[in-house]
Amino acid sequence: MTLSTAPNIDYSTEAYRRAYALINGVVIMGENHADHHFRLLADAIPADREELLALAAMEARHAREFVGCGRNLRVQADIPLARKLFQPLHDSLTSALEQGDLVRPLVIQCLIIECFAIAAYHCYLPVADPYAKGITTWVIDDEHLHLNYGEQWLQRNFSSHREAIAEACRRELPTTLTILQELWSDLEAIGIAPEALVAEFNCLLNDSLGAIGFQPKEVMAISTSAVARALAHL
Ligand code: PL3
Ligand code: FE2
Ligand code: FE2
Repeated sequence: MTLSTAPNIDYSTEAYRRAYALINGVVIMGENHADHHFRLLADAIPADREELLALAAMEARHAREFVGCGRNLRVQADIPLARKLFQPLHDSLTSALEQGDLVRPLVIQCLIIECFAIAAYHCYLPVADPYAKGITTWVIDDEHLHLNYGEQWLQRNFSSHREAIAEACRRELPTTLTILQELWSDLEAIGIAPEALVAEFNCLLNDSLGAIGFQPKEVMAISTSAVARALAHL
C-alpha cells in the first residue's frame, strides 16, 4: 500500500503537453521579464544596486531552469503568445520608470508579479512532474525574497506614496488577472485549479498590502474588490 497522495497525471499525453507549452512559455517569459525589471530597478535605485542585481540573477536562473522543465517533457514553450500576455504589464513598468516613478514598477514587479508567481508555483507543486517539482520548490523560496524587497521599500515610503501605491494596484490588477483568464483552461489541463490560484494570489497580496501599511478596509477596497470583479467577468 502506498501513502503517497501524488495525483495520477500522465505527463506524456498530447493534452497535457499542449497546455504545458503555453504555461511553460508564460513562466519563462515572466522570469525573463523579472530579470530585466530587477536590472532596470538596480539602475533606478543606486543605494540598493547590488541587492537588486542579485535578485535579477536569481530570475535569470529561474528562466533557465524552467526552460529545462519544458525540455524534460519534450515540450516547445509558446513564447510568442506568452510575450503578448505580459506586454501590458511590462510596458506600464518601463514607461513609469522612464518618468522617474519607482512606486508603480515596484508594485508591478515585487507585489503583483511575485505574488502571482508564488501562488502559481505553490498550486503547481502537488501536480508537478518530479523533475519540475524539485526546481519549483527552491524557486518559491527565492520569490519570497523578491516580494520582501518590494514590501520593505514600499513600507519605508508608505506615508508619502500611499495613494500612488493604491492607484498602481487598482490599475495593474485587472491586467494581471487577464493573464490568468487566458491561462484558465490550460491550468486545468495540467491539474491546477485556477480558482485556488486566484484565492491564494488574493491572500498573498492582501497580506503584503497589510504589511506595507494599509488598513484591512483599504486592502479590501484595493485588492479583493479587483479580484472579485475579474472573477465576475469569467
Ligand atoms: C517572477 O519571479 C516570475 C514571474 C512568473 C509568473 C508566472 C505565472 C505563472 C502562471 C501559471 C504557472 C503554473 C506553474 C507552472 C510551472 C511550469
Ligand atoms: Fe522568479
Ligand atoms: Fe521573482
